[in-house]
Parts: sequence; C-alpha cells; structure tokens
Amino acid sequence: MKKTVLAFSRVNQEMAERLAQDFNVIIPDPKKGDINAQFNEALPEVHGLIGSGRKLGREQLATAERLEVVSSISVGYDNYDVEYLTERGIALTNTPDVLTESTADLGFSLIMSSARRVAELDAYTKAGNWKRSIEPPHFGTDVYGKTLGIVGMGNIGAAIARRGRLGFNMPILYSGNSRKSALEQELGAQFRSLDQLLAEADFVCLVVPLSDKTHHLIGKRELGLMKKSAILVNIARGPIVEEPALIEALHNGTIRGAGLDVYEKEPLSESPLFKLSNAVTLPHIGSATTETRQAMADLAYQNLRSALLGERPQNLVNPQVWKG
Ligand code: 8YV
Repeated sequence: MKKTVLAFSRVNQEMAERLAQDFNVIIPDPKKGDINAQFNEALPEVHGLIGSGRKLGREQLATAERLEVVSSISVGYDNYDVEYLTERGIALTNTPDVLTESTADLGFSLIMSSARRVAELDAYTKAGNWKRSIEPPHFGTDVYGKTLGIVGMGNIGAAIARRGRLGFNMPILYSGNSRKSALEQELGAQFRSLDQLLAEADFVCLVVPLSDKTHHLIGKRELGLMKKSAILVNIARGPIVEEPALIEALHNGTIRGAGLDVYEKEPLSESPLFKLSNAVTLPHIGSATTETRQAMADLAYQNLRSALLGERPQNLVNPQVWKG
C-alpha cells in the first residue's frame, strides 16, 4: 500500500506529480478553506511531511502517529523540535549545500547595497529628487579593502568570506565555536572572540544558525562594541538580533547601517525599520533564485522519497534515528 505524504508549503505541480508516482499526496488548498485545519485533519494518516516555514514540534505533531519523516525545504531547522522528533524516531532532513552560493551572493548584495546606499538612492532617483550632483550627505562608504567579520564560519560564511577576500581584497575575521584552519590558510582568515570581531570589523555578517545559544546574540551591548562606521548584515535568522536594540542603534547612529534579510517576526509588513534610510530590508530571499529553489525542492524530494522507501536519506539532521 502506498504511503501518504502531506505538503505543508511551496510544492508546485511538478513536485506534486513526482510525489504521486510513489505516494498518496495531500496538498492543503486555500480554496477549500482553512489550510491549518486541512493540515491537522490529514496528520493522523501521514507518513511523510515536506515543506518549509512551519513550526513543527510536540504540540503540532501529537496526532501524527504514523509519521516517519519530515523533509524540510531549507537548510536551517530551527522551526523543528529536533529532540522531540528524535525521541519519536522521526527522521528530519534538510537541504544544505545547494543554497550556499546563492545565499552568499545575497549576503554580499546586502553588504554592497548598505555600503553604497543602493536601495535608498534608487528610491531617491525614482522620486524625481535627482536635480543636481549627489553631495556628501548622500555618499556611501567603500567596501574594497575593508575588514569583513563573519559570525559563524560555516559553508555560507566561508562562501561570503571568499567573495570578500578574493573579489574585494578584504581582511577576514571570524568568530564561532571552532577554528577553521583550512580557511585560515586559504583566505588568511583570523579567529577572534565575538566582542573583538565586533570591535574590529567594518562589516559584520551574521551567518550562525538560530539556537538557544545564539538567540539575541547581538543586543545593545554588542551593537555598542561596533564601530560607528560599521554595517551589520543579517542573513541568518531574525531572533539572533534584538530588533528593538538594532532599531535604536540605527536611529542613534551607534552604527552606520544594516542590511537585513530576516526579522524577529516574519513575514513583516510593518516596522520602524521601514522608516530608516540606513536599513536595507529584504523579505527573506537568501535562497530565492529560480535555480536554487528548484535544487532545494529536488533535494527535499529525494530525501523524503529515500526515507519513505527505506533508503538512508542524504541529509539527515538526526542520523541517530536511522536504523537501516
Ligand atoms: C528557506 C532559509 O527557503 O534554507 C533556509 O534555512 O532560510 C531559506 O532558504 C526559508 O527558510 C523558507 O521559509
């Protein structure tokens, strides 16, 4: 008998057809009413879940008695209670690697657009304000040769560091749980404590996963350690930064600017950040290119299919549940 799969987000027609070759597929349909109600109603029958952007833990999955695998279409897995899934023997898979370069591109776009005020001056031009040559109050700051601080030197952090070092001649500093000697050799990257990195870097790029340890890693004290001329970029997760403290720091000129792709609450349709010309605000698009989102969907599909057919999936977050 075919197993049943429930998609909890972002599954296009092609993916639905591929899944249907091996499984019964349930896709909540907003035209048929509340999708949360449809999701909850289907849960007791379901062997596999696929999607992203939904909190799944003890409370949400209590009735999912047959659940064997959750396949997330994301690299980050802070939405899932890994301990609970593991306790229940439910496999959790994610989509690392395939989004590394596009997410690093976005990180660098935020560095560039914050430094050179791209979004702000685009709006200025389109508003018809360009009547004479731009003067110092609208000047940006250089990127080339400035010091780049990477907080959390994983794959994406390393890809940003390469862009900075090889493309922009930037000295690289990094902080995190472990020393990366290969990168120190390759890029001349230097390890620092977080406080020291904040004090020295011209651009501070946050690329750490969200966990209890990194929640509000950057607050008023940390922003106060940064140079007044420095720019903070967050492409990791919103709650790593205490947003009210950042808003205050941007408002007071404690730091020069911020490039943000993520927020404490998402989606974000209203925020004091939107009134600040020194904040570039993007709608969580780190991996949002056609090619990368396709690659993530393909990988999540493979992970789900393997797990449900009894083959070890490629990207197990909790390998201890796999008894195969
Ligand atoms: C996801 C991301 O697409 O992979 C991640 O962890 O942040 C993005 O690439 C996003 O989380 C989907 O909601």
